[in-house]
Amino acid sequence: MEVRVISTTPFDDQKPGTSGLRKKVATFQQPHYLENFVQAIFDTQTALTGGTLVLGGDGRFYNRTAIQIILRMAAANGVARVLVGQGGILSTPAASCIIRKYQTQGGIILSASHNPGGPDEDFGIKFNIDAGGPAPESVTNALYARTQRIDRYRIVDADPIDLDQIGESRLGELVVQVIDAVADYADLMASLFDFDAIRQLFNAGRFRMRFDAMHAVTGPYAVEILEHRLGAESGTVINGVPLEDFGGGHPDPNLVHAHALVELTSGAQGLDFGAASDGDGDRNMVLGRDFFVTPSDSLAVLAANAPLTPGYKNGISGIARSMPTSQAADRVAEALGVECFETPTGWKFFGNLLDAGRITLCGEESFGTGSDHVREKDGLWAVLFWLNLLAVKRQSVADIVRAHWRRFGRNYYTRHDYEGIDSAAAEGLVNHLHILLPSLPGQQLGDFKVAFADDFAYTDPIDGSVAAHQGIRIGFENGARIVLRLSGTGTQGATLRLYIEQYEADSARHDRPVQEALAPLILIARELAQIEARTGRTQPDVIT
Ligand code: VG1
Ligand code: CO
Repeated sequence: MEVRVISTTPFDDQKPGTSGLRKKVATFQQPHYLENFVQAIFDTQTALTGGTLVLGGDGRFYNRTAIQIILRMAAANGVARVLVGQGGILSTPAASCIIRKYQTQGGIILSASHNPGGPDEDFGIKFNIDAGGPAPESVTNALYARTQRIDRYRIVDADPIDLDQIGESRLGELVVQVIDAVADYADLMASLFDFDAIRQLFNAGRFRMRFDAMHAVTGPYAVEILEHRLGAESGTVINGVPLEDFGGGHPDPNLVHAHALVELTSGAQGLDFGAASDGDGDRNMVLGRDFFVTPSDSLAVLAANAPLTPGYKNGISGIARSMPTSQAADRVAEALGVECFETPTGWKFFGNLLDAGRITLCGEESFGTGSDHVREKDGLWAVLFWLNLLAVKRQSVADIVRAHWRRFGRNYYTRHDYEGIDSAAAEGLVNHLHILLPSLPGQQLGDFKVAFADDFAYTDPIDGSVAAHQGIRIGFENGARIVLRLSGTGTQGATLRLYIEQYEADSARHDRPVQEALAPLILIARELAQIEARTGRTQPDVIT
């Protein structure tokens, strides 16, 4: 099979963001665009030559096309074997699981996660290293540097591989192995959680739940695990068929985009449990009847109750949370006497801590929770963890969380997103805050006295690498915080994220509406950052 060497020129916008390279589909459809980035992976990740690559995506528009191109390039670049998910499907956590289980040299995941899909929407590509996690910054920097100098890529001519039949075929020397996308992942889940207890919970007949796959990648995983292996009634998984455009929705499991599920859990007839996952299956939203569990609280609750599950019965070694995530988990770590780490936004910063055994659980406020079982956040894992707790504790979701607050106090928490704002205005806002930062400590803002104000920088405790400019933190003497940062996953304009947190020890004050409880801090943040004046926005687009 003849290898063609195609001349190309660099694109200047192939710097990976928080989680891979995300662009409009039309950008990826430009001649050489995808090919340049993929060749940069092969040029820099030399272990792939003669090695095994895992390949799959969230099923969005352009997934199958991209997979065929990558297979032909893998053949031309001397990869020995590619494990590709059936139908081109692999959820992000399943890809991580497969990379680890079969000790491959890495994986390529095609996804723009919770961003909408379709010909006019978003596509994305991400490289995961042999440990199973997102490439660390040293790797993404090398990748980016390569894209800036690339002048040729290698590809073979071949007919498309049948992605729908499990089995092996060849592209020249390359063995393409189409694998069951679900089985390995489902087996891993069965090894971590008490499936018998969860089965009994479902069998008892009183417990009612729905899992909303949002027409994204988790449909087949949730049907296999919840309905087939755990015996939940058929129909428990809703929107379970992955569609190229996710049915036109945002596959983003939050109170806004998973509104239908929120409705199902509302009122006296509401479900006992509602859960949802995102485009690529790494996020989770957990709801009880008339009750939303913030992702920050979820991490803290799972950490506090981990020994109730078989997979974590010996306890946890430590916890990490991303910087904007609430400090609820810190209190649990303190009570357990284990280490707690504050990392920059993005799962890649958890990898070293997990590999070193310093942490067992980790999470982000953005509906991401996970553990050392893989090296990605994991939506269904979090749902199964909650089901395991519900099955063992025989309490409602709300009762479990309220009991947690009584023991540890409540970290009121909210995130406000201002989406698609002018990029220059967003940068101006951040620069303005930078100038303000040194003058803030010691200042009294309303009822709050500033204890510290900085631009968060993180030194990885394992390899000493430094990540600077990871977001503005303003901390107050009572532990409250205001955090601001710009999104690194968007494809249009800028998105400003404002994170607000305030601790409340008094359980008599744990039932206030969140936005009301945080209103004074929200006002302070808006004024400090001059949000309205600089962006023209009086209200955020999404509040979670
Ligand atoms: C967002 C979240 C971040 C998450 C990232 C990838 O990034 O805030 O916590 O790790 O998305 O998640 P940003 O830079 O837009 O704030 V996923 O499910 O989109 O891979
Ligand atoms: Co995702």
